[in-house]
Amino acid sequence: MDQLLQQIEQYKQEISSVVPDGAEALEAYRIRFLGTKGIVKGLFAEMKNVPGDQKKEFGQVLNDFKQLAEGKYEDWKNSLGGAATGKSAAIDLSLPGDALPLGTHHPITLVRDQIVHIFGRLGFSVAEGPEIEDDWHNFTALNLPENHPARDMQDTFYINQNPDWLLRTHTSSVQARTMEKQKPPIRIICPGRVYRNETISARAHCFFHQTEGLYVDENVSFADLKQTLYFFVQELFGKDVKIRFRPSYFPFTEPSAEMDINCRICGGSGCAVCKHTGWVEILGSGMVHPKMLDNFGIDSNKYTGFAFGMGIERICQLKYRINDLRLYSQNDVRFLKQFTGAV
Ligand code: 2NM
Repeated sequence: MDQLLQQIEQYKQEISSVVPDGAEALEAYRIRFLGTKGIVKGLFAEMKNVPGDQKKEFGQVLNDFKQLAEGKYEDWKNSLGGAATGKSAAIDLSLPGDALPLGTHHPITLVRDQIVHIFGRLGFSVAEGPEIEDDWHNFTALNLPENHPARDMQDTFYINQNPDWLLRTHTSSVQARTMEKQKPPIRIICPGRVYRNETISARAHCFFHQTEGLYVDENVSFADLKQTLYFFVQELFGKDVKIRFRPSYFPFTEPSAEMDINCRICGGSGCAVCKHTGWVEILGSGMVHPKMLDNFGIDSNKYTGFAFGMGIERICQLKYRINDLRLYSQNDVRFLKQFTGAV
């Protein structure tokens, strides 16, 4: 026992005389005193050889010694700071932290949110539906029966497991689902992704984004359609925007019209975007076909409505001058980081 106490005394002196050095010396110290085969462990193992009446006193000495050895280690480690890894002496707390890279919204999201916001102020609420649709909601209910030529206009992706299932070709299916379960007044805006079987190029893609709108109530007229859509493009493009309507055909509307705005790229003098006409088409629209309303149990003698649909990519093209559809889905950060909230 006396011999052990003497040894401990020597170790204590050794510890107090050690001058803290680099990380390597610290590690050597740790292994020598505090390691699994180190001095402290070894001394504790001697406990069993100490006579019973001296165990308490020896235990006390041993615990003090252990605390001394550990305290030395902690002080030493702290004095090395972040440099226990062997680099600089201490952490410089005045340095700025690592910046977290912030993402931005995708341009499609920015424009979609703007569209939704503008129509929201007119009392339109957002309606959503599935991207995998059935034939009824995507085609038949929308006045596109089997073998209708308009079905050829939209090359469709069908789902192998069930010939009745397909990837929706427009968000009109959401409007169909809404009319199915909700009675007028209906005032909805339906943004979402749609799919068409196209060969991918700068001007065509197998998926893109649409926003369609539907307003059904008593006394809804073509004048309401015109004024609503005029308000919309004024909010989106500025008060100076000009519009024109051209007669068109959609199976779900009668009469139907496409709406053009004066070209925002060249201001009307003629460019590739407006194909030198000074006008660019931005949406299709029309009065909801009475047959459609009746399809959904809405009395077409009492109610009328208008509907419209637009491609979000197209509007993005006009707002941001994005001339290649493939850019939208290539996830290239150099492209994506150019768009901030400010449109
Ligand atoms: C368009 C153009 C014209 C349309 C019509 C309907 C429905 F289901 F309510 F009758 N949904 N969307 C519509 C009408 C869509 O997109 C170019």
